[in-house]
Amino acid sequence: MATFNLSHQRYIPIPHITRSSNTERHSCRNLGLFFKNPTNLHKSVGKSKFAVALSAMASGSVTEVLPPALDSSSEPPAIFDGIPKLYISYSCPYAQRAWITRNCKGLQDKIKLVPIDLNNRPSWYKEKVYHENKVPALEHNNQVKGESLDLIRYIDNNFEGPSLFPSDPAKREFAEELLSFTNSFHQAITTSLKADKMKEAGAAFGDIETALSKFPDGPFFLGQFSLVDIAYAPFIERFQPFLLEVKNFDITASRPRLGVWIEEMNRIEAYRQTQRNAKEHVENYKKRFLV
Ligand SMILES: N[C@@H](CCC(=O)N[C@@H](CS)C(=O)NCC(=O)O)C(=O)O
Repeated sequence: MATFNLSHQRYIPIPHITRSSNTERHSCRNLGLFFKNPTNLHKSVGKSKFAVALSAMASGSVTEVLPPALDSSSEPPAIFDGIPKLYISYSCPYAQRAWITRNCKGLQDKIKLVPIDLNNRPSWYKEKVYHENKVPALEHNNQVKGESLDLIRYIDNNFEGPSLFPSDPAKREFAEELLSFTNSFHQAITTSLKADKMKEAGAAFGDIETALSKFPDGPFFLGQFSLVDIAYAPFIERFQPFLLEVKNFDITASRPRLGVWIEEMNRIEAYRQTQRNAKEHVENYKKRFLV
């Protein structure tokens, strides 16, 4: 399994941040601005100042009425009509990455969400939209693209809204390393689950904890919120309740940075709108991994 290059790791204690409340939720747009301003950097490592700053950043964000999933009985949407469309499944973690990115860029009115019922998939999806027959897929400029890690970069680079990728070369390099590690991370957890070797899952979460210590100018992987957080969030959202219930394995035990990261992620409204409830994740993963 890949390990991170920790040669220039710095250690700064993570501030304690109180649990999310309605007034402490924040939007990705505001997070980006906060962390881009160097005068705010010291605030990100100061205990109460950080929590105060988060409260101050809370702002109204778009709350979307989610459309019903289309199934084999549904008519297709108007394909290639010039309106960008993001095809997702509400339960798919890969699709969730693209969905979070769209929300974080404030593109709810620019990219139409088209949820698909994967268990009763409309035949037009494979025939007319995405031949791979998977989600996510993005229809934009008369083309359809897939692969979640490619899509989150594509959405970030080709649509308006705050940049979700850092400009600092050291951060960019680490971002690439972390994005390449997502598959190995997922595989390490699922393999150890099947073999009932939780020590190995623990090592993979240990890598995440170590990664979160690299840039101490904020609680996210690169300090400030970025595509890297978006790439990991859907999987950690699922593994956390599943491992706790089924293996009595608390992924945040002895991993304070991961605990803070989860709290901070859960305060981001654009991400919250894409979350499914923990019970549903646990049931889905039980069917997948405990058969
Ligand atoms: N590597 C793809 C994986 C996408 C994927 O496996 N999506 C699943 C749903 S979570 C899917 O569409 N499965 C349908 C199928 O395989 O037929 C990505 O990152 O986008």
